Amino acid sequence: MSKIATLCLIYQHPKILLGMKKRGFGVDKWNGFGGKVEMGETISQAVKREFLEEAGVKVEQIEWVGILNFQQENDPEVLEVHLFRANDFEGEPRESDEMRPQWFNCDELPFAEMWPDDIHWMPLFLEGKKFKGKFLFDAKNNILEKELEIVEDL
Ligand code: 8WT
Repeated sequence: MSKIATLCLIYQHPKILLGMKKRGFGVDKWNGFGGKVEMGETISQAVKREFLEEAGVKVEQIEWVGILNFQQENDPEVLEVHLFRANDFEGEPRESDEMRPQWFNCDELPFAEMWPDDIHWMPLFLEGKKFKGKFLFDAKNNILEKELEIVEDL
């Protein structure tokens, strides 16, 4: 079983836009913007819709960065996250019910309040690399297994 989700970060060196998740899955963590891909929707349509819903900004040009597979110990469900980068956007980031956006310097990211895998792939993201990864978490979201490799394309 797998669920498909998107994750997109706006990166305007040296600033990166993250959002504090206010409710639901991943609550109280800083993350990029994204969510489940809905029926009848392409992955890139989902990226744009989620950005508008969660941060009130329009992204047009998005660059594919990688795929991250997340699995929880003793749970067959795999979350397949398609990761993207955007340089430009229209509008001003604003807080929504779900997310409180904030700019961070890429050298001062709040890894202690992010998913524990982020510290592993964020350096690749910031270097403009593309990658594939797989992470297995225990019930406390500690990483039990990690695979991460740079790829040229899908
Ligand atoms: C992340 C684990 C995640 N991002 N970095 C994640 N680690 C759907 S957004 C998201 N699970 N889920």
